[in-house]
Amino acid sequence: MGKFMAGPRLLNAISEAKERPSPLQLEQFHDGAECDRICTEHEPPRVCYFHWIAENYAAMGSACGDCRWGNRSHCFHPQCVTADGMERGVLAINRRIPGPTIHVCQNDMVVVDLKNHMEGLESTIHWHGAHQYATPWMDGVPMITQCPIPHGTTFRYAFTASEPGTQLYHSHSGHQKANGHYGLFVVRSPTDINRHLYDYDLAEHHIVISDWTLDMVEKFVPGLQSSTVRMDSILINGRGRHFDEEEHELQVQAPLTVYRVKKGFRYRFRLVSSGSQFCPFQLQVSCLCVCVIKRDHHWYKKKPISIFYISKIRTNIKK
Ligand SMILES: [Cu+2]
Repeated sequence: MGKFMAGPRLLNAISEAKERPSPLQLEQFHDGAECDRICTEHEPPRVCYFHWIAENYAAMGSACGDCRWGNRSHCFHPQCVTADGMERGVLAINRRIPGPTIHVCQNDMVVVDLKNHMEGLESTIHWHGAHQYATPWMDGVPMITQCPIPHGTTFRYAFTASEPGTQLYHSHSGHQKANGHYGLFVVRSPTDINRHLYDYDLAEHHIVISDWTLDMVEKFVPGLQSSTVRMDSILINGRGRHFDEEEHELQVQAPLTVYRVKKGFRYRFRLVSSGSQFCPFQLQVSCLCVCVIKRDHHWYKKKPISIFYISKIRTNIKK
């Protein structure tokens, strides 16, 4: 706990400045992972602390050992980013793609120290779905709500998770998001009106969809004469497979995301799109009964569905 001592003092200062009724106390301060919990109405809000390092990294890089040669266990090394199984430069947070997942309860305070180790790049993080009424300067839009975070420095995001739902965070600088700088941001509600619809809301049950290229996306911007922007693969939770059109071959070394459920129980899956292009994704679920809860937590579709479309801004349903 000692290393987090700087946080509460700063947060108290923020609280007093905003004339909050109860300044945040040290005992409310938690390592971010401890905030992933069942939310109850009478528990006091926590301060959830995350320490992130954004840096240039590699998919299928040295951390993946012999993953590319078929040694499956190497693909699961802690810092191995497999993406679609093709080696390329990426931008990663804490050497992961997607970046670390945030699970908090409504009214918790999210505190993220973002250290920018991306060579020569500035950065910010935008938090989808967080209205930031009390802290507009935490919205993460460079040159609008904050100065971009220069390379070699750390910026502290600190804001209250006021709005429940399943959201995305991502870099709002350059093309960093499309190169891997994104992640899941879940705010659970202690008074979820859909609570009766599921038995479990587990952190591992999330689906973060993204499109992916074989190279840094900057090479497509501004537009090339000889080709247009094209996405080469689709990833779920940073895992996918690349189909080589010239060789007519599917690269199968990279593992896919596997979900574990028990028969007879109902699970809440958190779904977000981190698509960078305009095309929506079509998602098909076979042999299971799926009902959709809208991202802002309100009931969306009562009848079970099997196909739905998700774009950057909305989900459409097809029976
Ligand atoms: Cu966005």
